[in-house]
Amino acid sequence: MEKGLLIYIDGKFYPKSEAKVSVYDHGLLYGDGVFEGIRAYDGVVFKLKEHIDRLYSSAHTIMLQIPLTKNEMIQTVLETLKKNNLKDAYIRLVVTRGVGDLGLDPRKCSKPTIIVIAQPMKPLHGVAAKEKGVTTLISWVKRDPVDATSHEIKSLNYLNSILAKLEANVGGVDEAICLDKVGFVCEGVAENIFIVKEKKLFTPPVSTGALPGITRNRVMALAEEMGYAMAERNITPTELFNADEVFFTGTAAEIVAVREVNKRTIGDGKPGPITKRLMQGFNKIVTDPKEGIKTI
Ligand code: PXG
Repeated sequence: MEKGLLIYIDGKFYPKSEAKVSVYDHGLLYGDGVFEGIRAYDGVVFKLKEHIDRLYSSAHTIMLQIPLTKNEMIQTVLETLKKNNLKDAYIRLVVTRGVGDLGLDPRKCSKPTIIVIAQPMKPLHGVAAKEKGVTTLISWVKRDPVDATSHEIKSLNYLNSILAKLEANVGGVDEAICLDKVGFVCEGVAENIFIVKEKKLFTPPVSTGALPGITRNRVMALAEEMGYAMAERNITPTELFNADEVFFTGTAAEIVAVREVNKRTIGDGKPGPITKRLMQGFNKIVTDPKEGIKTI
């Protein structure tokens, strides 16, 4: 299915087998760069403007000057979809510090590397998980705090999440949940987290070091549009175990119910009614041209 994919690198398109960057690129050597994971649904790139804004905010924090305007970056994403004839796709946008030498000083890198990959993609946890929910455990590795390599920056440093994911893998569950340094619930490895208690929804604040997720933002608004009370506040592990419903949100995962945390069954162990309503509502939203930018 992916045969013939064309990958954008620095102004040119390359076949997948020839899409390569230098071993001196600081994105590889130091994880020095930023990225976005975006989805297109039936020819609408969901919240593309918001993803581009977040990319430039991440770049601003790490003092990386992206050599394209936001509008040029939007056009580059649309062009990549067009070149690959994709209406439903996962889009990975990567901007690295660029090629430097074997010292970490970013001043050695004169030109950022820009990469856009677009390819078909299924929901992260698979289609069955949408019906059944996923199992999780709370990982020993704490989310990097806001005064360190916080996940508020969507950087190429994902070891914090990868350590947690390894824990889920060896623990035989689908996904890991990270706590913040204090012990409050933060997020999944590439998903934000919500709980439902007595028909009210709660999600941890970004001050826990969670990514300000674009799906999270839209789901918070959707919950309010549906008439539910919605608040950002700290959540303890005990509150998580005893929630009526728990679910993840993310570009890759979309909305998926959490049915187990550290062997504690959540609710009745199936996606709950509010999670299901939000999933249905979200499915309608994603193809609405008002919620994104139409492909060319
Ligand atoms: N937290 C973290 C740490 C993430 O990386 C989310 C939350 C959800 O945010 P959005 O904006 O997507 O609702 C993410 C998203 C991948 C991949 O392949 C990762 C993400 C998104 C898409 C793909 O690793 N992370």
